[in-house]
Amino acid sequence: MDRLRFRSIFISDVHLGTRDCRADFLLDFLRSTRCEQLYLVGDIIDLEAMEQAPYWPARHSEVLAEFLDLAARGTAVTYIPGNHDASLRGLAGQRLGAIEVALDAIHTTADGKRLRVSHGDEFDPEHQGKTWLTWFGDYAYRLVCLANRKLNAVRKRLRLPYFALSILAKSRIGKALAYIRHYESLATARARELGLDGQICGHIHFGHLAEHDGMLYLNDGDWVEHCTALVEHLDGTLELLHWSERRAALMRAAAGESRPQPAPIPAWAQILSARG
Ligand SMILES: [Mn+2]
Repeated sequence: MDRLRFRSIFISDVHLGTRDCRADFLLDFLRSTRCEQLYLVGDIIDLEAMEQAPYWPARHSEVLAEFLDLAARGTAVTYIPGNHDASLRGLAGQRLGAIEVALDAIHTTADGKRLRVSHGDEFDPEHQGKTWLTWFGDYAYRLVCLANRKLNAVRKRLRLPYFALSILAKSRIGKALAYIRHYESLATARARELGLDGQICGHIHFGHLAEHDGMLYLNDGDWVEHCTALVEHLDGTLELLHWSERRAALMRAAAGESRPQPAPIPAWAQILSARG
């Protein structure tokens, strides 16, 4: 089957070396796509976790082999270490095979947008990374993630009760959203200082594309839970791809069989709708 073609692909927070890594989904993604430029935006190998509890199944070696192989066969691969693979920052300016290691990068899209690429732990003043989830609660977090990506599709059919918004603002979900919003504003402020059009990062395991005062905020998410990648199409359009959910539809569309169907409305949204 033909591979999906993109101009560039950005992935981060793979956390190889931990049991949470979704290596199967990632291998499938890497073997189903093709791009000119691949950015590994940090926390790819979780060296920090491996100091505590080494875990390295064969699948994780396959992922590394795939990265090296892509680079050897001509894809420009850039590895930008994050906080969990920070010791690799010492290799900045050098190469791992044909993979270039760098502290950050400026990516220019096909339509001329100039975007800084870095892991993003520098925008996390408390260096919490994903640990903010421990006080936020995993269930609520998943709900927000789901809402984040389904809302646009659901919005027209869903009549949320008016008071839901104020409850949300005062809840732990509200605090988490405030945290994410603050993180996003620090990231875009930095891009503005540098005279760029936006920032591409990962780190908080929350894939999201947004615009703050004309600056682009592009978070590529993670391969621990959400299996998301930021992709740049050949014309420079940027999209957050949810591989585990959209794979089948995308591959069918690529084969010319049918157009991708919109994602179904999740059960929780139907419950809310019935209440409203
Ligand atoms: Mn991180």
